[in-house]
Amino acid sequence: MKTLALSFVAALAITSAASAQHTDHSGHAVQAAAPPTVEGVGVVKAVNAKAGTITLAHDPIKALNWPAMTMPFKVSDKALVEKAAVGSKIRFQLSGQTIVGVRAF
Ligand SMILES: [Cu+2]
Repeated sequence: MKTLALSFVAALAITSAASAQHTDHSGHAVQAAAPPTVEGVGVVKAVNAKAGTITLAHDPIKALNWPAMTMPFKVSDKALVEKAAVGSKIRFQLSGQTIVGVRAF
């Protein structure tokens, strides 16, 4: 029984390592009680003004139980892309998985 439990923990560890880089958070648990917007902090890795996306190396977001990772986010307003300079650290507001606000860290 103890061996089984340890294998389970090991499997979980492998799973989180494998998902450290991904394209969205669809695999994460739904946070039914989460507030409408949540703030995160991250470094801008890339922006795509045409697609309206910002790729961030974001810190863990405790409110959503997200680990740190690098991933692209859609923005609610393409003007937000202008506020995200590649290489800069920003605070960002998320509604679901969409960035609805950006400000300097
Ligand atoms: Cu992420």
